[in-house]
Amino acid sequence: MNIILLGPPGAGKGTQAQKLVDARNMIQLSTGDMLREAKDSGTEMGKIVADVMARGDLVTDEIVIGLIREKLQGDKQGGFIFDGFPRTLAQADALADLLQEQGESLDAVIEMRVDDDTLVKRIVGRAEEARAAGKPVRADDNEESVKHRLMEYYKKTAPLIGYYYAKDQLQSVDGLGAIDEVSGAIAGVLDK
Ligand code: B4P
Repeated sequence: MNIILLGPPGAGKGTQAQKLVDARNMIQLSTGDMLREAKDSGTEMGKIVADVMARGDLVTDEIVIGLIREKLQGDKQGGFIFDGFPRTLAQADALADLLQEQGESLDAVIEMRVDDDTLVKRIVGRAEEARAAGKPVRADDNEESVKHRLMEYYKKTAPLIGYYYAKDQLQSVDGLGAIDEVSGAIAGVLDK
């Protein structure tokens, strides 16, 4: 089973992807994690994307599609969870082509719905928790970047909701409950 977790920054895509990895032996493909890894290891690509990510802008389609293309060649286990990818219509078209090349299909797109105030609170809260614990704080986890990330989401990513609805692949869940409640709602969709 291959699925997309779609939603604004802080909707809980990464949190729920990790739950699915544990419960269903699926493989999480988080473009955010891949880009942070490239940034932390100081690769050429990492240097290019660092400022883009800190501002809350989207990294180019070419870079993220390249990252996903590479990962799709590997072991498939219980299927892929696309976490934070696609984020543009060009990425969605590229994903359809890449899956077809691999003889794979897309089984569901799960849209996680959360209001803007909660998103900002969650992300600023994550930064505060990290700071209090003496852990590194993500460069884009501050109010200014989050608001910019939200604008980018509504402009470039939200059109994917209509795109997948038109293909009859969209399922929406309420992302506002406690983490386990949201996991239950996602399991309900996947088990249908
Ligand atoms: P991502 O890493 O994808 O980050 P995100 O959208 O902020 O996170 P997510 O929705 O996964 O939230 P999380 O579970 O962590 O992207 C970061 C950046 O990378 C982008 O801005 C962009 O620059 C770049 N990028 C990534 N993919 C790209 C692409 N395809 N194209 C171009 N650029 C790309 O949850 C957030 C917080 O909420 C956590 O603290 C969590 O504990 C908490 N939380 C989660 N669920 C909760 C719940 N139910 N209740 C209470 N708190 C909850």
